[in-house]
Amino acid sequence: MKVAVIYPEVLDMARYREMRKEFPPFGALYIAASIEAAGHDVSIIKLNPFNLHPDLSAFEAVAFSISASATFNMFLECRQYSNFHTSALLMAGGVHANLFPEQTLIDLDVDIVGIGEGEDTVIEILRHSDTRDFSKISGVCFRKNDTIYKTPARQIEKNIDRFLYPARHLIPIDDFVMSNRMSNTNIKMTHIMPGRGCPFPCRYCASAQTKVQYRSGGNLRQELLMLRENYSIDGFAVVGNDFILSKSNVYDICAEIESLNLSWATLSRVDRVDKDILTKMKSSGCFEIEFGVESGSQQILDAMDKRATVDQVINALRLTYESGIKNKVFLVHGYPGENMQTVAETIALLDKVGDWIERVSLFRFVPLPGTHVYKNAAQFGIRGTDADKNWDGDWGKYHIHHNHHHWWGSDKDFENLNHSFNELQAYVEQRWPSKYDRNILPEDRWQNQRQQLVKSDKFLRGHFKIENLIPDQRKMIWGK
Ligand code: B12
Ligand code: SF4
Repeated sequence: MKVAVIYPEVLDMARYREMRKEFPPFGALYIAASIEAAGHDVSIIKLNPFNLHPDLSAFEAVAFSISASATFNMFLECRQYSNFHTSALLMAGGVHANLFPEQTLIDLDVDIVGIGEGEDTVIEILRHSDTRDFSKISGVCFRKNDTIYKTPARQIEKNIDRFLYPARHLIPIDDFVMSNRMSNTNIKMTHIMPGRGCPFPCRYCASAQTKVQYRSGGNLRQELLMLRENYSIDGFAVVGNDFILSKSNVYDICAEIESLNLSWATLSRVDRVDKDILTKMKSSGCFEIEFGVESGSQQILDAMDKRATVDQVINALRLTYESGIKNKVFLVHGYPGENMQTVAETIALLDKVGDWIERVSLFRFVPLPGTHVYKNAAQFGIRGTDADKNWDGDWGKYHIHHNHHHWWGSDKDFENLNHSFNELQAYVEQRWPSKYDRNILPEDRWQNQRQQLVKSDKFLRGHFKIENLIPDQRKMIWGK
């Protein structure tokens, strides 16, 4: 079959004017690899403001890979205005579809939504494209007459070494081999995903408490060897959640890749590093760690359920610096409860540890769909979620770049938040100046793109019947 996998391209908002690319869409690339290996003819198509209505009429199946809620509007526009083959099988999956499967099915008017890990699901869906009887596939949601059926959840794969490498060869090289990405160097590099999931419960994070899956060092080494041979990379950056979850996995990876002489950067929590692991990481080529520090206020860290202390932040940054690895720090401003005092504590922390830090990325808090705060919005006094009575249906606002939305608190709280953000930003900018001018960023059409949703009367929000398709029901409905 001719299959199109559609993903939303998003540019690096910090370097928007240079049209600097973000890294590749791993969800789309992983399922594309699987589809290709099953013998189908796959094309990967990106949506961006210059290509929102691609002509899809040549494809017998289309897979929408909705990597974040913020990009859902782009898919809506594509779905409404692109040409599709009259009998094309339309599928959706990805982060947003995993969170809102039924709603995605309806809003995007697709035949089926895959929930969770997609490598095997997508193949099974394609196998049933003739009959359109998806009742025996686990981890899907589909519509039959006026009812939406959800099959039992798919067990996630225990051995992800079995998955094929992402189908990078189906996208232009410039979309995944870059030389302007790694901490102010021009190292020719690409991105790689050593594991999935995170057991921690941070309340602002949509990956919290997801099942952890590791790849072995040997499997990672093979992928890196292939990337070095085919694309002459000299380095790589880790994509995903926290790299150091299982220390034995990290030791295994370091031992396997040491002889490759690649420079690499990764992410970590502050409570996961110690002198030994840092020494091992350094000797296997690690030159930068990006730490999720978030705040210098213990009160805010606790409110976030970050399960980390300010002392651990100081310790991690010091040890990393002493081991010869650069530190990059991520900060989040404006989590519910943030005030002038907590921001002053963040600035005081930066004062203390600033000499050890190479780069800082500062974001404003956004209640991302799928997070604890989003699901419990009322408890946090958060407005603007789809639980609101008069919700505007705009998923495009859940993006983290230059987001000035008033999410919680009174007007006075918001005024103080804006004031303290400006102070923190001024501190960060003065100490770690960025190379672009914030004032000349164009409007972010990537995220603001929004079209009025055309919903059929029958399937208005909340007015459809949902059944969980357990085996007995299956029998009742289809007599099988
Ligand atoms: C890498 C990453 C990025 C990268 C690359 C994004 C990309 N294009 O993939 C960059 C830096 C560009 C990025 C940007 C953004 N990101 Co981001 N990102 C991630 C991160 C860390 C990993 C994503 C990933 O590769 N996962 C691994 C793949 C294998 O999983 P997957 O995408 O879910 O795909 C699997 C299944 O969903 C399924 N599947 C996928 N598509 C399909 C299709 C079909 C038909 C089927 C059946 C199955 C299927 O199969 C896949 C393989 O198993 C996640 C956190 C996380 N761990 O998931 C955040 C995350 C997805 N990002 C998030 C956000 C908010 C954003 C931004 C909106 C930030 C912003 N700019 O404001 C943008 C949006 C960009 C975009 N195009 O989606 C949030 C999303 C929350 C939400 N509800 O929206 C997350 C969850 C972060 C978090 N912890 O909260 N991101
Ligand atoms: S912020 Fe990091 S540690 Fe916390 S839940 Fe998300 S991925 Fe895990």
